[in-house]
Amino acid sequence: TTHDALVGTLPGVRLENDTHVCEITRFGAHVASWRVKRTSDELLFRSKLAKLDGTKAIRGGVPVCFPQFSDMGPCAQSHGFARTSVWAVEALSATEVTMVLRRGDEAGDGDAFGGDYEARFTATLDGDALRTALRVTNAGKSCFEFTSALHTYFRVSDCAKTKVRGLRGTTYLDNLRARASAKDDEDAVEFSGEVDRIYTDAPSVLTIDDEALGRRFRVAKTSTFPDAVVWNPALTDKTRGMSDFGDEEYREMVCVEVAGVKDKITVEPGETWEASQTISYSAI
Ligand code: TA6
Repeated sequence: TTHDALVGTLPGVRLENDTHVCEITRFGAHVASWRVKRTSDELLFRSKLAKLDGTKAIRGGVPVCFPQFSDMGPCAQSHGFARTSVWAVEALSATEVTMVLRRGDEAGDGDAFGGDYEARFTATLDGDALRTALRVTNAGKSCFEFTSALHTYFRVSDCAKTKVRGLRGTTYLDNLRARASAKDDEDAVEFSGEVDRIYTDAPSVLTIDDEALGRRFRVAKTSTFPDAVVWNPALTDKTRGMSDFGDEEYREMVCVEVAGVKDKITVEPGETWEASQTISYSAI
């Protein structure tokens, strides 16, 4: 159909409205591109070295972290199996796609997780905004729990001139200090070095000010994604060791990730959990 898309060698779908185009690969149900039609300006970061052949999660866009965030769950694979599994297209229109992944179809770690789940990811173009939603249904007979995040990579012109606002007064677990808890009393999160924080019970609206470019991203999340992760790797041995991330690319991205991490998400048999984020942007 006209909605077919190919990102590298990865088949997927293309959503389009008057102003924007969005491409989502079946591999990972991964938003790999969200761009301004008129200028082809990419709004999300994707590494120039990102693997686009299914051998590794795509470095950029909106990775779906399920059934766990980072190492906070039973999976051997960091961030779980969803972003390296091939999802099926369940519903498609010009501006919306729903993809589904069921128990048994996942790539690895399904037994470690054990849940009889049906995961549905929906991406929706809505004017200048992009909505991404995750629904998890318990199709089994026993309750299961998980952690999750939509690990969005925002493209910025210079991370050193980028400020994340909305988190003042919020407590975070600092991944750079063994997840020690700290309170953020700054007006904004700034990026003069590595930042890797799990903010718990974060406000529903966060903004990302790319002051060099004069663009403000707005992230509005549902209460079912209570937490938010802020990450920029800066240039460290960790960054140098990433084969799918250029040494200087940290300057062009900031991750602000809506998440359910601190408290496990529990789904009873027959129940469905849903959480979403709506990303929009404006000039500042
Ligand atoms: O979301 C932040 C984080 O957990 C960082 O600690 C870093 O590991 C990042 O995710 C990237 O993870 P990945 O598995 O995509 O390399």
